[in-house]
Amino acid sequence: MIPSIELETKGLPNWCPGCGNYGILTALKQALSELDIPQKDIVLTSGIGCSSKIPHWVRVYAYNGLHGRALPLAEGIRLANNKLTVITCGGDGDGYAEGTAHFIHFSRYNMNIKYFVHDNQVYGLTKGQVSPTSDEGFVTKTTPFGSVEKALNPLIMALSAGATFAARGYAGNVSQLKELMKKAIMHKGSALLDILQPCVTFNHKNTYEWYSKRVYELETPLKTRNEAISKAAEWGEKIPVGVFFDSDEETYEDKLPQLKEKSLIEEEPKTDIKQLLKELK
Ligand SMILES: Cc1ncc(C[n+]2csc(CCOP(=O)(O)OP(=O)(O)O)c2C)c(N)n1
Ligand code: SF4
Ligand SMILES: [Mg+2]
Repeated sequence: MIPSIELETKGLPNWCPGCGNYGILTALKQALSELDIPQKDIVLTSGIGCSSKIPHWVRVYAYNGLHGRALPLAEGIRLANNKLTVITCGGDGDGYAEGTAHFIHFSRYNMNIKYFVHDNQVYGLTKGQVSPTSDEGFVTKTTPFGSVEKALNPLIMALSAGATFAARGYAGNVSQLKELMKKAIMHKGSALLDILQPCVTFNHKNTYEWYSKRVYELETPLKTRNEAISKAAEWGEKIPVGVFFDSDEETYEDKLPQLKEKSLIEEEPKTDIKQLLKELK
C-alpha cells in the first residue's frame, strides 16, 4: 500500500467547490494507494479541460498534453516502455469530440491503457458549451433553445470498436468508483471507465440529485459484448453503473515480438543518432 500522503502534490486543486472532479481525484488516489504499484512506474496523461488538470494533483509521472491528444501520448509511452502503468484522464469534450478518432482506435487496439473520462456532459473549462454527451434538449450558451443533437453513448462506441473492458462510474460514489478504477487498472488491455461527473457550475441538469435518483449498480459484467451494448443503451429514469464488459484477450503489445523480451527503452540503440542530427543541420 502506498501511504496516501506520498501521492499528494504541493498544490491544491482549483476546481469549483462541489465539482465532481474532487470525488474522482479522491477515488484515483485511493485506488493507486491500494494497488501498490510503485509510483515511479505510473504515468498519467491528459489533454485540456478542468478534468485534464487532475495529474497536477497526484504525485506520479505525468504528461499534460494538447486538447484531444491524451491517448496518443499514452500509446507512445506504452510502446516505448510497456512496463509502465499508463492511465489517461480527461473530459468528454477532450475524448469524445476533439479526440474521437483516437478514442475509437484506442478501443480497437487493446493496448494496455486505462482511460478515465470525467463525463460532465459539458465543456467546463471553456465555460459551458454543449458537448457530445450532452442530453438532447440541453440548454447552454451555444444551444439557447436546447441541443438538437442526439447524445453519443461512449460505452456503446467503445464496445462496438472492440474494447475489452467498458465500465461506468459515478463521481458521487467514491468507494464504488475506486473499486471500478482498480478493476480497470488490473485489466490486461484497453479499459474505458466513463465517469458521470456533476459540473456544479455549468450543468444544472445532470446534478448530484438527478444522478442519485437514477444510478443503480450492475452486479456483474454482462456475458457477451452484445448484451453489454444493450445494457449500456439504458439511459433515462434508470442509469446502470459498474463493469459492463470484461474480456481477457491478447493485447496489442503481446502481439509485437519486439516487445516480448524487453521494452524498447531497454534496447541498445542500433543507430548513433548524433550522425543523423549532424546531417539534418
Ligand atoms: C485544439 C484545441 N481546441 C479547442 C480548445 C479549447 N478547449 C479547451 S478545453 C475545451 C473543452 C473542455 O471540455 P471537456 O474536455 O469536457 O473538459 P471539462 O472542462 O468539462 O472537464 C476546449 C474546447 C483547445 N484548448 N485546443
Ligand atoms: S466548471 Fe464544472 S467541471 Fe470545471 S471545475 Fe467548475 S464545476 Fe468542475
Ligand atoms: Mg466536460
